Amino acid sequence: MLHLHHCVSARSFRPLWMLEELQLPYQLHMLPFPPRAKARWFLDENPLGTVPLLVQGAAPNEVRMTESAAMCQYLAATHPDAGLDVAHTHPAYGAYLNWLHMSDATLTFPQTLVLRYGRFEPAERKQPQVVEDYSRWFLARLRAVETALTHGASDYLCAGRFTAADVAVGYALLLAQHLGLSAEFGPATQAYWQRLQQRPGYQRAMAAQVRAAEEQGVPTTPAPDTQP
Ligand SMILES: N[C@@H](CCC(=O)N[C@@H](CS)C(=O)NCC(=O)O)C(=O)O
Repeated sequence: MLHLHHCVSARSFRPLWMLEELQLPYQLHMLPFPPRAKARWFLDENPLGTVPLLVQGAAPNEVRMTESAAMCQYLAATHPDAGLDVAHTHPAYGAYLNWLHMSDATLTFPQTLVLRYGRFEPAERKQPQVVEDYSRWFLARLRAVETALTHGASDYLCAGRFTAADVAVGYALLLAQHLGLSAEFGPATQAYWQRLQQRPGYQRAMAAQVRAAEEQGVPTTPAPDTQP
């Protein structure tokens, strides 16, 4: 059984979306945001206090992961028949890994500065200049997505089909929407984002997190919209 620790629409949405695309059995453990302050017991599970945390199996073969893009890669690679992986022998393997890593290192990273200094910090520590600069940074980096979708022969980022890389990058688009940046997506990125949201796997993941939050008595407010 796979256990995913998750806050509504936080980066842990990446592995949740993967689990729904793959239609795997899993248990979803919902946490209030930020767990570091609102669910201190979670620090014993993940000393970073961050979500996601994915746990599979038991010691001595237990798998514990705390990086959302790596989880997308792991789940795709361990279920190759589902077609969300790109094999190391495939010509698009390098592009696939590049998108997976870019999704968090290049795209979500500047967004976290926008979140922190635009929303999460108290009024006296808010930094409008940081918000402005890193919003621009994010939108500039997103040009890689616009270019790939404009010049590529496919509706998806690599390998000519939907892969785990689309889940990982797609989450950065979801977070951008929460940050009010989606109106500035280029036309190809806009159309891609609409396509991703129409996927049954995406819609099941959205419904699953709300249902689980309600059942577990956790606020359904998306983490990026949380007010401190
Ligand atoms: N690089 C990690 C980052 C994980 C991360 O920072 N998660 C955020 C939610 S999007 C979090 O848990 N923040 C709470 C905190 O920093 O206390 C990943 O992609 O999984």
